[in-house]
Amino acid sequence: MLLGKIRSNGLTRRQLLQWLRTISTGAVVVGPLSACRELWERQPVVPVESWHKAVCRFCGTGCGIQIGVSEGRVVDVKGDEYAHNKGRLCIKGLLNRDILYTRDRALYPMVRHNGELRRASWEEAMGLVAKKFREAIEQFGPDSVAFYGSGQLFTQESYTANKLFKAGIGTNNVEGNPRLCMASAASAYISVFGKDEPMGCYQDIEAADCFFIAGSNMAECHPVLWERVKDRKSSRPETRIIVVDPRRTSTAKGADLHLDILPGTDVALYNAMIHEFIGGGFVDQDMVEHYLSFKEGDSARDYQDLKRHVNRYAPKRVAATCGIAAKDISTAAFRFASSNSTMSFWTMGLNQQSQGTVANRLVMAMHLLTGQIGRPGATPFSLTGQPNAGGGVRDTGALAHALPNGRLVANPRDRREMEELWGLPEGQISAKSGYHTLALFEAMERGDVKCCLVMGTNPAQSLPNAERYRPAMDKTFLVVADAFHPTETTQFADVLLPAAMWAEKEGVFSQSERRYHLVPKVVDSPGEARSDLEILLELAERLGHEDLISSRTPEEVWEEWRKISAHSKYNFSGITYERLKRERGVLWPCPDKSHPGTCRRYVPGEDPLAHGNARFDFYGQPDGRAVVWLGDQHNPKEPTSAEFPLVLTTGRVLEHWHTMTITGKLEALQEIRPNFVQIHPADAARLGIRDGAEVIVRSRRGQAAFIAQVSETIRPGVVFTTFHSAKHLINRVTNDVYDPLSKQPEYKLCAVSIKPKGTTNASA
Ligand SMILES: Nc1nc2c(c(=O)[nH]1)N[C@H]1C(S)=C(S)[C@@H](COP(=O)(O)OP(=O)(O)OC[C@H]3O[C@@H](n4cnc5c(=O)[nH]c(N)nc54)[C@H](O)[C@@H]3O)O[C@H]1N2
Ligand SMILES: Nc1nc2c(c(=O)[nH]1)N[C@H]1C(S)=C(S)[C@@H](COP(=O)(O)OP(=O)(O)OC[C@H]3O[C@@H](n4cnc5c(=O)[nH]c(N)nc54)[C@H](O)[C@@H]3O)O[C@H]1N2
Ligand code: SF4
Ligand SMILES: [Mo]
Repeated sequence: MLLGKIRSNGLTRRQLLQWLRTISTGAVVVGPLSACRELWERQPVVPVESWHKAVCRFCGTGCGIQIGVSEGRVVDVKGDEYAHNKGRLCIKGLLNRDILYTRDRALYPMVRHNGELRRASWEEAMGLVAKKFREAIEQFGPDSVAFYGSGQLFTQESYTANKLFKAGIGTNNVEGNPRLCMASAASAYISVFGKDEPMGCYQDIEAADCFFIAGSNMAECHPVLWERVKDRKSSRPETRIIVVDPRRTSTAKGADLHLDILPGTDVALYNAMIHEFIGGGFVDQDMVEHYLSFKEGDSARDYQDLKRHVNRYAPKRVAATCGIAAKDISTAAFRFASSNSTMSFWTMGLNQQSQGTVANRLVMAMHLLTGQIGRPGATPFSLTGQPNAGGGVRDTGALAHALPNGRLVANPRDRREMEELWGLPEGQISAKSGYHTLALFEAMERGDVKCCLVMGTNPAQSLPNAERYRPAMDKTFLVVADAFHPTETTQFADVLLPAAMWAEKEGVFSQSERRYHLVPKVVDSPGEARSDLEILLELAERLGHEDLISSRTPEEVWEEWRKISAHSKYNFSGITYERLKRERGVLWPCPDKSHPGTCRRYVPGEDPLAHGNARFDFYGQPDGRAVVWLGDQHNPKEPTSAEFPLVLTTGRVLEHWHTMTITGKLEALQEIRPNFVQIHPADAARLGIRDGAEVIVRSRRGQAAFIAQVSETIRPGVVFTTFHSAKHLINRVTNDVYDPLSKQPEYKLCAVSIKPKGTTNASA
């Protein structure tokens, strides 16, 4: 497939071979590239002096890698055979070798004078940042400043930022891109189990007989895990793979059953599957009696209410809503419930909907009701997108409504506990939740937030309806810490702080299965770039919080954080820094130094925090019962119309990472240009659009130009593109409505028109 893509983008096989020749020996490449695996058997270009155990920079699979260093440079990488990925890496994993040495690294601090960013000293830049923050806090109060961070920062960095702003400055305005990414999964896990994060582990893959993959294109976005799913299928061909996705993705092509639903109709589908579980006698009555409670909105419900509720969702009734056949819904339900063990994976297709939390809760409910949970291979597993959205942001509580280890700002007892752990006077942590991401940018728009530190994220490209929020960034005193310049966001920076990248600084990531693991510093950063932790420590000092923010090295911060976790249901106090250096990561809970880590949470005998000897102890909930939430399918927030007759959905491709500040500069990927919009041949014919033609995609908010890719991989009525390219900025078009429960934006559906470039609006 990569070869296919490369050909269609004009890169010849010879060129590909030439590039592959520069990649080292022993690499085991997975994903669509595996077709040319033998091509990777090459000699390294430079002999390696030392190898260092680390973790891939990119996705939430969190593959272990070995970094080869020579003369102070990263010269090679290979998969770590002893890590969970057993030596495998995808193409992005291998490209970790090259990411530090591309053009446009931010090398020096810069300060804006008369509209232009000019080189400055750290002293001048940080002096100005501290002055502006201090002035805003004094004049307008602590809520006039904010931090906007990232699931790509290290845990130590997110933890320190969170503590500085919430405990030091006294504002809960701490947000980050995980709101755009994992918020719906987090809010569902918390409302169902009382605590965030998946309960299973990757080893469940080798024990599962049925995979239910919804709104996740694992083959491109978590390729090494997808390879494990495929291995399970090859070693046990009866294994079933069900994929729910409006597109026939590389993942869907590997499925036994593909439900190509209309975007935004997952809630109807899962209700229909529950209807079939009940009708088919697949409900585990022991679960219902002993381990579950039922809720709808603020009200308690029971199993009989659930039965009545799903009566309205018989497959025949929802088939038209979802745009699929009723019998496929029944087949999916039968396979899900009747297998020995079913493992679900989901990602943005579910999270990035205005009903994201409801859809997430229903997938969890499907597992709880059928008892497909807490056994090897049976688990509802939300895949984390970024390398550290879990451990960095969700676990440290670096979001506006949250506090560390699943505590909430709104809960007075949680605030008091954190005040005690952080040695603060009572009342120091504000009782007011901060602004969630879109509310934060709205507050900047109104002028209520005067200063914002943006670290490790590129909101001018990644926010929905991005054009709207650009003037807001312009108006705010914006401090941007980024490893690259220019980016869409550094254009709006008043101060640019050059950041050291992965492998130029040390820190801890945590991936989808709750595994904390260490990335060492193996080389120096270029120019005057500093680590994000150093930047935060200096800001703390200049704002007078050096006594509070007293842990000064990645190791000290980790040791502080690990001890804090001991007082929570996330207990990983047994994961010492020494263990992180020695082991290939450890899965929490891990309450003491000799504990090996936990594969399955909430299961007495496996999870050290689960008590008793019953099947489960859902200890996150006061009554020990997980909650099944009744939820209804709503109409789309932005229905299609005569003017905007198509549904736009957006996502990713294998080779590129987000806003392409990193991957867009890699020589190897120059020809992979995500400038296309996929459209079904029937829609294309009706609209007079030829394959390869330039087209304009337009919504009520804005428009962007693409090259049409006429293809049956997308269902009729839906068009797809990525948000990778700043030149083809689809976030001018996407909708900034969000899930009222999780506040996660709805990137996965809005109404658009698509027309050949040059035609007037009225003509098509
Ligand atoms: N190559 C690569 N890998 C990545 C990343 C990257 O940028 N590039 N980013 C990482 C990050 S941060 C994230 S969050 C993950 C995202 O990983 P994924 O969620 O797997 O990726 P997406 O392409 O955003 O969306 C997944 C699928 O959702 C489908 N979809 C759209 N609407 C709906 C719907 O209404 N219902 C259902 N069921 N499906 C729908 C889309 O067609 C798409 O195939 O990837 C991570 N891995
Ligand atoms: N239309 C549409 N939009 C989306 C999505 C979608 O599916 N569709 N997905 C959403 C999701 S799930 C996500 S996660 C977001 C991602 O959106 P962003 O977070 O905005 O995207 P990135 O390109 O990862 O931005 C990371 C920035 O950090 C910089 N950087 C890299 N390493 C470091 C470092 O160590 N320190 C610092 N300080 N900077 C560093 C990079 O140069 C880059 O500018 O996009 C969201 N936007
Ligand atoms: S699957 Fe994810 S973590 Fe593994 S090598 Fe690829 S990008 Fe890196
Ligand atoms: Mo994400």
